[in-house]
Amino acid sequence: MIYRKNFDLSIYFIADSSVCAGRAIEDVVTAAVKGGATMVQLRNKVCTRDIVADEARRVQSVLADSKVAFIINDHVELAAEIGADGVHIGQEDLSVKEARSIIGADAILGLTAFTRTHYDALDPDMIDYVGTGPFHATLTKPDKPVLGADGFAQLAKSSPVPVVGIGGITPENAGDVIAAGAQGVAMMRAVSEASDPQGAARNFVKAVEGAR
Ligand code: TZP
Ligand code: MG
Repeated sequence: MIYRKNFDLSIYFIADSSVCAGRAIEDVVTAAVKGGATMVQLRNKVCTRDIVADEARRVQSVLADSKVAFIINDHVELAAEIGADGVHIGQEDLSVKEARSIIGADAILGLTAFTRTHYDALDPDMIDYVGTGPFHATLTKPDKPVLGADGFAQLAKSSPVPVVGIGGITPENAGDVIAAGAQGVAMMRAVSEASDPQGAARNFVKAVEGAR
């Protein structure tokens, strides 16, 4: 169990089986972690709870005995049931208070925040990190307004909790995200669709370390 306040946002891989190029999600996660991913989130917006639970167990099992925190998106009850390290929720999900009460005091709680209003409402006693983006335009969230480096920095610099940047992030632009105030970079396709997810994660590590 990775306890609250003891996690590393540096290279935050968000694994979604719909964008793993047909490969088993746990295999892609294994490769990403070998390459240096420091945190893994399971995201599945379409499947039934049973299928998500099965994916969650498979991913949790390849992360067992590692120092990589395992976070589940949206499925707060499932995260509590299987003893994931934490959950990530959005502005449209259940409240932060409800999520915290379900997962308990020691689990990691992440929140998506991408406006000044979201940031003004952040309670650092409840929330452990925020995910902010899209930093760049991305096919994964085509309809969301892009923040860019300036918009991102405006939010991140005033944050009471660590911020991870997300959206169109690649090894080539990851350094800009760190320079704009992020503690780490979150990515989906740049790792999950790569022909070599391990190498892609390794390139993210180099970019983030180079920017610090
Ligand atoms: N939230 C903001 S952008 C995004 C999410 C979940 C998608 C990021 O995906 P990618 O493939 O790394 O651009
Ligand atoms: Mg959500």
